[in-house]
Amino acid sequence: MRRFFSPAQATHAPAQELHNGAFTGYAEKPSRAGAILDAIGGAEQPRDHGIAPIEAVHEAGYLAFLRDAAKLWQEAGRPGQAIPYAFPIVGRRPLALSRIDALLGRYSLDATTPLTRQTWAAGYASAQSALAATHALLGGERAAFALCRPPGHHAGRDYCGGYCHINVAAVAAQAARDAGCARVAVLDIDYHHGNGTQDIFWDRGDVFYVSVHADPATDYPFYWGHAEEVGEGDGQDATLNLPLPQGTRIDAFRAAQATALEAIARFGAELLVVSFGADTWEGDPISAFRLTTDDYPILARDIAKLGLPTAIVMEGGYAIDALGLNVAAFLSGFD
Ligand code: Q9C
Ligand code: ZN
Repeated sequence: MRRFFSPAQATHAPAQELHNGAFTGYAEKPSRAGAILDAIGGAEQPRDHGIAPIEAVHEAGYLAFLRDAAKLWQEAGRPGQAIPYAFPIVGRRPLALSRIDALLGRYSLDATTPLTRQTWAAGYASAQSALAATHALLGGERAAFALCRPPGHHAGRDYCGGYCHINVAAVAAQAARDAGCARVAVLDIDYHHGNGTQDIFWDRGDVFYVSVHADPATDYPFYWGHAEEVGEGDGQDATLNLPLPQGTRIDAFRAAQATALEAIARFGAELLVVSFGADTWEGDPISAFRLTTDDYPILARDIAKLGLPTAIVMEGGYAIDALGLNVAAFLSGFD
């Protein structure tokens, strides 16, 4: 399987994140990428498909903010990484904002996604890896892997969060649409619900979003991913949420994924994007499912049986010592 990664993706390296009321080391470390590369035998550097496919799913003002935030932070006399602390909760009227703290709150879902001088370049490169995987499929490959780090599925059209800035799965899915695939599906099997992807395609009937994830009653992102969220307007029933309790093991996870795969087949998708997180693994430091390394090829083979061209984009997975093996195990199921 072709695999894509750009070295620029490793440059985004926040020092700390806010976790349970205190600062701890940032879980979404650059070394995640190295661990995966070692286990999968390296990757090709993606070709540059430019900014247009990113602008197709993100608001221009948000992209400008991502580009400028760390500089504005520095110009305000602040050391280190930029972090928001005040948020214009739902319902605030649009304002012309200039102060960096106002911008950070406006364009962030949470306070656990610090921005650095390298964030934009790393996020842009991560999206290029996702685009390269999509174009490999359009060129005839059955499956391709984008080692997308930073990840993407918590980022919406105009917000970052959950370690995500550019929604790489959405960029990949939209690129497939723009290349002529009439119907595209995104299967999200990261531990966390992909609120950003859901939001981006919420009112669209051409991209089906289905997620198997930890119940938002107990887990981040809390405000999205409940079973009753099904999309709106043209997107009515083009969103499917399958929340599962903490402690979930392979049998229940596989059954939920089977429900997701049946829905994708019924939808009539021509191409599939898989948001893959290895944070469903039993030893993940921030998650609470109980999948084992040997479970990943089983899940992958079930997905491969759909027979759709499949772009696998990396999302979460924070147990760095096991991460490479878990990703390699998942990818082996597509051989
Ligand atoms: N440290 C992905 O897996 N916060 N993102 C966790 C605070 C957010 C995970 C608790 C977790 C986001 C792509
Ligand atoms: Zn996750």
